[in-house]
Amino acid sequence: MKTLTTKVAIIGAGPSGLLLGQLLAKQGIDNIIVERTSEEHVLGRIRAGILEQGFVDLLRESGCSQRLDDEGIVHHGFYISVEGRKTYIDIKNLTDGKVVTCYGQTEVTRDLMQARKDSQQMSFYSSPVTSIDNPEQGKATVYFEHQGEPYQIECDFIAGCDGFHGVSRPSIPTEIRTEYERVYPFGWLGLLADTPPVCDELIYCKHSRGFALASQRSETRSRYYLQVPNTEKVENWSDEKFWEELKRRLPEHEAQKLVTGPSLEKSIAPLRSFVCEPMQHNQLFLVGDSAHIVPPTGAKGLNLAASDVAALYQALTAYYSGQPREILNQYSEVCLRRIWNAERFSWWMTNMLHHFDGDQKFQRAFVEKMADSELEFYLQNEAGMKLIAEQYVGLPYEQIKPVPQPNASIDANIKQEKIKQ
Ligand code: RFL
Ligand code: PHB
Repeated sequence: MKTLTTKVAIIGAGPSGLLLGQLLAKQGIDNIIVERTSEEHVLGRIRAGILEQGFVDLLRESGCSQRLDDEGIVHHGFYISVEGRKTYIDIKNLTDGKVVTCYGQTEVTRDLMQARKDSQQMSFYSSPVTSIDNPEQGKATVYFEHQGEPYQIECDFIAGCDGFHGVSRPSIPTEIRTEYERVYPFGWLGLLADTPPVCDELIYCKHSRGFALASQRSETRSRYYLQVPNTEKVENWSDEKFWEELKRRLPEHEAQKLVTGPSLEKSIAPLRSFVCEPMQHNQLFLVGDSAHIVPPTGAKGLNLAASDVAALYQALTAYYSGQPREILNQYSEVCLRRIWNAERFSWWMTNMLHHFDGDQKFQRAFVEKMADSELEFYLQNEAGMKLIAEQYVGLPYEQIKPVPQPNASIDANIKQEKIKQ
């Protein structure tokens, strides 16, 4: 068995792992990334497209934002269409100037991978982590295979950035972790095409045939989604069938000017809400999708991963700058406050905008009417639209607080006494 040593072992080279690795490296904190699949496979996954300002700022801090700054498209708002009637949610005006940026997860990942190659830090691809040893105190160990050979990494901490199906979360004993889950009865069929987007901003479409989303990756590349039952198979959807169905669900003006073309990618993503509490145990910290999943309706998945990264980066940087170990104890609570808020917003958007088919037709019809009425209520007054806009741009990141040092508190007491005198 080959043995390596580092400060932080990072499992997974998705956006969470790569961003954390890059930020830590910039602070001189050595880390090793171990990824189960190949670089090509990671880059072949088409996922999120909308970045909150917090994510953009973090990417700038990591030194990997050049292409994002050049090519990212700033969006000042988005549309919600209800049976073809569009309402514009002017997020910039409703939130005192906040905006979101359209730049694909694939491109973020590509930029971070390039920066990793240019750094001195080690990465292993096509190298599945098989298990971890996470003692109450002392060094942790990560075990993985690389080119048929067993390896171990001895480290101070493990960042579990290995997504929903990784090994990190299940390694936390079941008596310590609680999982909250809601699986929706539908998924999103996504299609990527080199055609000009039908609109310069996003359109979320509520429709009696099911939800649809018109998104984009650039001025020449579109990304569209259709709500489909979660039993649906992608093989049943020719490109022609997809475009036909999309036209039915888009507002008429956009349907008429929709440019179709061959798909570059087509896949179905199931919709799920999921949270694991707590997000840390001994030397292990869960980051991103390994700890939580949101349905993509609020564009929050990738953005939540970034706020976890920000919290862990801050805590680890403070620890390696001399703060006591307890500084890391805040991680889970700080992350979970933001996560639950985004979970609620994504769940709410999903309930408002999708068509629910079910066995209990009678009650379903009532629930659908309630959702219609609630959405109309929000869209017909500025306070309602402001609430949607504020959540869409994302809450500010919570700061990790320094741990009061014994000397610092004595000094503070003396100061207090002096003020009293
Ligand atoms: P990722 O991107 O899943 O990366 C985890 C990485 O860990 C690796 N891994 C392992 N490596 C070593 N050893 C093991 N034993 C390992 N087990 C797993 C995996 O191979 C993988 O490379 O998680 P991360 O970094 O936390 O990033 C989170 C985001 O990817 C995610 O939140 C979003 O993409 C969610 N999401 C979407 N979010 C949006 O905001 N908008 C979207 O449109 C959107 N579409 C999606 C999505 C997630 C999807 N998944 C996970 C099914 C569409 C899909 C299909
Ligand atoms: C995307 O462009 O992939 C996208 C955008 C907004 C969402 C979900 C997905 O809410």
